[in-house]
Amino acid sequence: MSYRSDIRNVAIIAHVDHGKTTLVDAMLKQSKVFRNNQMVGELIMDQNALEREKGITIMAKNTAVVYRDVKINIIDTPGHADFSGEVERVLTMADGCLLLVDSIEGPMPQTRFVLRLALNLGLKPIVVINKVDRRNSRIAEVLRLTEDLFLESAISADQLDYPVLYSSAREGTVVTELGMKGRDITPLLECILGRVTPPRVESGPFQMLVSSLAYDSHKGKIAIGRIWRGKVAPHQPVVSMHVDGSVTHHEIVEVFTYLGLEHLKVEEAEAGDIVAVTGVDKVNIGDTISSLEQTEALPRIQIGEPTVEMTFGVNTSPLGGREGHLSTTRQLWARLCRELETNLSLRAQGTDSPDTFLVRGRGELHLAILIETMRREGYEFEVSKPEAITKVVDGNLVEPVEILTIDTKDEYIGILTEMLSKRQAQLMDMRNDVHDHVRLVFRVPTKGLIGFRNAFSTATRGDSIMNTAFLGYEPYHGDMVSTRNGALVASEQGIAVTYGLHNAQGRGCTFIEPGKLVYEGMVIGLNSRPRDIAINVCKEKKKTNVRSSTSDIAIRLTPPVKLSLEQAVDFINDDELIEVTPENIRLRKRLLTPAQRSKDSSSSRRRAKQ
Ligand SMILES: Nc1nc2c(ncn2[C@@H]2O[C@H](COP(=O)(O)OP(=O)(O)OP(=O)(O)O)[C@@H](O)[C@H]2O)c(=O)[nH]1
Ligand SMILES: [Mg+2]
Repeated sequence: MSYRSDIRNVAIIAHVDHGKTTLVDAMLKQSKVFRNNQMVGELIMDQNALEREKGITIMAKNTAVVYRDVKINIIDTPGHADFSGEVERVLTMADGCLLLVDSIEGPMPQTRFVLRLALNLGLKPIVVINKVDRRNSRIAEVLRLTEDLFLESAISADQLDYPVLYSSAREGTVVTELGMKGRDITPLLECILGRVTPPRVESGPFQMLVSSLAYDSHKGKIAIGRIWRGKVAPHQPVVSMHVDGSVTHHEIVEVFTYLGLEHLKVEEAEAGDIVAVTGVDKVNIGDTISSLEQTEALPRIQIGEPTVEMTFGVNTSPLGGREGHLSTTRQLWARLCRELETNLSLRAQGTDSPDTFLVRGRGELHLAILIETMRREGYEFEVSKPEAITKVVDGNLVEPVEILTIDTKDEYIGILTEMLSKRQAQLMDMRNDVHDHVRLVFRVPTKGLIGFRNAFSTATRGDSIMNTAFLGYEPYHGDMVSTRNGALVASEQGIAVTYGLHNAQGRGCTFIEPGKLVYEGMVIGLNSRPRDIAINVCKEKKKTNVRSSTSDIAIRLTPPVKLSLEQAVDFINDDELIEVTPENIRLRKRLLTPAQRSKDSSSSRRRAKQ
């Protein structure tokens, strides 16, 4: 056994928005890995279109820089709790981690979650207090809280001996002592070289663990992962070992390593490095690729289970099949299967209905991102309300529970606690700071969080921040009643007109503008009362022969509330569906006519009585 002093493998972990991707920018920019004419900008690694739009990292990614002849392989990870599966997937490639903590927010639930994952794998931690340029930073307290977190999570004493650096990722500076003037990020690179253990390598036949997959239309499947033993080169025969114990034979075509944003084609790569290889077309994440002489599989990557589920089905609305070019059961299932290969914390299976699949993920956002991606690819389908996944353990029903952290103002405490107590939340902690800011920490079943984000931003006028992290499974807390008002439901098929919508606005708020196609059973707004009501939004004003001075005044409509996909997912009830097409997001009742709905509700009342 030996060490490779010319490589370090580090993962960057933190709570959402604490500045991981910005710190990677700083490392890439300082290392001058770009061609002179390359336009780079900000959040360079967040290249996927949805990542750019939302300003968050969704998928973990690899890059590398060279410092003092040492190649530092960097793994950027997402901080949002819904993408925790991504963090679990890639941490096995690293020997050390940079734990970023925001100098104002301090450690958050997801900081604890990812630090635990990293420490359990035995990674060497380096703490980076980021955003020290911000006014109001409270570094001493953040350091103390971070120390508490380590005391709670470390599995060995040496993990408590971590270095602390202070950074402004945005300005591209890192210092080792507070108050020092930062020039660049050299102290961070020095610290990585000095403190992260160089990769341990075994000599012997080739063996690598596949942590990521990519596709290329010419090269086919690309397997990405760390080499644990031996060397790999083009034309080398290998085997791929699968989850069911089966083995397939292949020949490596090309080998790449990382540098900046480029993949460098190399003639050979050795243990300790992170590589991408082509030619192994039968491979999944977690599989081991090895040479033929010695074929034992490395331990598979452990991924936490999904917590929410919803159905994806063929669009059965009266407007179905008109807007997406991919809309059949077969196309939908093939796409979901493709997603399962790379999206490790996702599950999909058939249901009683041949046109509907059950899809499970780590949270509403996890599923919403998949829906949005598919819709942009031209898919059309319908989805149901997400539900928390319950299971039976030792004969008892259990459900997922999360930690919810809210940063808000004093004036909203009352309304938030009231809303959350209806959602079975328990207040765990409440801390005020000198201003009227307050941090509330709740323990809440996942089912209570579904649909909460919308209500939360309305109640706090978009002025507060909420974050969640998965805690574990607990005995079922009991059923929850929906707290949403009724829907305004279109009663006729046709084109919505101003007059009809004006009538609807007398009852509540509307979601569509005049000129939109509607059908019977489509949800066009939110009632201001609890029950659903049917409204004919296609109804024109009756023409009369008598001209009155007021009747010709143009009707002014309040602009419709446009629900984004995530808001729609949050909004719908069990008896409703979302119709997703490349052009539209429509809401509908599952059962389109009032007769079907009343028959269904009386039979479900009968079922409940029995
Ligand atoms: N003031 C200040 N802002 C920063 C600093 N570092 C990052 N930011 C800002 O913080 C926001 C989030 O930064 P990201 O780098 O996307 O955070 P992230 O940790 O990668 O977020 P996720 O990948 O979504 O978990 C961006 O608006 C950055 O410009 C810093 O040092 N100082
Ligand atoms: Mg990021």
